[in-house]
Amino acid sequence: MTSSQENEDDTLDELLKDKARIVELSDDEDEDDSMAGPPFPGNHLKQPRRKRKSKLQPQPQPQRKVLEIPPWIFDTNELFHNDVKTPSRHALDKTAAECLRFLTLLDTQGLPLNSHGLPHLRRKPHADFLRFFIGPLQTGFTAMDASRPWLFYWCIAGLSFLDQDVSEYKERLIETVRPLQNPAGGFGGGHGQYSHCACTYATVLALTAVGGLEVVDRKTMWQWLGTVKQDDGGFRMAVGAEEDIRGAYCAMTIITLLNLPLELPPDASARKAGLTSFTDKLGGIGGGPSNEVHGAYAFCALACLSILDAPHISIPKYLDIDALARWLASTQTTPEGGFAGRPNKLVDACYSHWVGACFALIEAALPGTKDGLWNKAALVRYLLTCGQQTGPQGGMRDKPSARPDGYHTCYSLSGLSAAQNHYWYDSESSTTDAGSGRLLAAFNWQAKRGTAEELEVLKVDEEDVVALIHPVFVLRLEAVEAARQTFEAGGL
Ligand code: FPP
Ligand code: K
Ligand code: ZN
Repeated sequence: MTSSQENEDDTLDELLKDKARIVELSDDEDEDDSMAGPPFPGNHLKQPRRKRKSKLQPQPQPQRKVLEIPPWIFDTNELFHNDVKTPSRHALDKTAAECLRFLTLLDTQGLPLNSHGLPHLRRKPHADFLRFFIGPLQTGFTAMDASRPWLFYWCIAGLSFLDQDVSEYKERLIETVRPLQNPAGGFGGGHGQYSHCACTYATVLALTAVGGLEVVDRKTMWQWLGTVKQDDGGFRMAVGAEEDIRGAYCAMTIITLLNLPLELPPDASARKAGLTSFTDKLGGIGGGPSNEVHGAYAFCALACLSILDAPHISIPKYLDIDALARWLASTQTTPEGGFAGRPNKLVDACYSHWVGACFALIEAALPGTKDGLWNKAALVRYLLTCGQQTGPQGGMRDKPSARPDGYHTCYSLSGLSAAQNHYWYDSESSTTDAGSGRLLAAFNWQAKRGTAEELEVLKVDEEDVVALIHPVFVLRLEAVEAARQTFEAGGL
């Protein structure tokens, strides 16, 4: 650690102690200028210096750098931030320290800055990063063999969120997933692997993103789903595997995007327990009885309910929205501004989607005004300052000390979209499931980009705004609409 870094860390420590102070620092560090962009008018922040110090060159005069203190940085929730020194407290402090230098713009990491002084969304490096992970991977990735469909989904969906054309992947994806489809229905993670709800969900989403759903055998898919539907109404992740809310959300997503009949196949074992439909006994969903509540499971529950019916009908029918909104809000962390999977745990960019999309879903379920349930500007700031990998590689990451990957890139972009755009449910739409025996409720979502005034508050430029993303299926809205039209005729 250099002495200038130590000084800065001391300053950040002081900053944490002294809440009201705006600190001016003398800046004498070297910075990587490889990504430095042109100075923007109106940007009060110093641009990264371009020359390394050298004994042969005259020493430049120290420049003044103004720390920018976002107003929520000291908004700690006293219930969770106490002085008891536990390992979790230590981990929280360590994470705050690694993020503060970026959040306060003390260190802009040499990134090109937008007109508000925040780093731009690095569209091209992130897209290059995602493209790289669709190609041949190094041997270290063999551990991901059972998750190949997830890699396809994260990368292709992520590219589409960045407005990249993904049609070039259509034929490649179809030929790659064809052997993963089992004769008895569904998709495994790799060749010869059993069908699994998560792999099938990821495969169906990736195929939807490229418009390649024709490769799916809908009839065997329907029969296979009948083998994972349980007597108590839930779904197992695979035959003989665990039953939890992920299974229900994955299964209902597959059924809806493929427009499968809701009627259980004749040989489904749940029929012996008196069930006749895939939706029977589904509702009142928790992560699973006696499991700790978690942001990712909350998303699965809310999204699943939003498939069963319009969110303003199905969500209040089964859940206490006030309690849920309060719990979700308590997962937004300070000083970072991102979300944790559960209160008092570490911020992680993937929860920008799992929790951020929960807000999009409950906002649609609440009547009247719903602004201010969560701090969108804080999430955007976390993602742009702490979530972006610097250097030519690109990609987005859990937190600054983590490496970027496809999962965090895809879900960071989705979270960014939840903060930047508006999503609402169109209850007047003519796409209803009345009498059709099919699930069409989730096809009535509408979205629009945030207004110029809203982008101003979020401190983003137009070019930093991510595509409109379906809050239930986590795909571009138009890809979901194309899937609906593909199987509109019904049948099997
Ligand atoms: C806790 O891990 C994480 C979980 C209990 C569930 C994670 C599930 C998902 C991210 C997605 C599930 C959704 C589908 C559609 C399959 P941890 O203790 O390492 O993390 P934490 O400290 O952040 O809670
Ligand atoms: K985690
Ligand atoms: Zn994560």
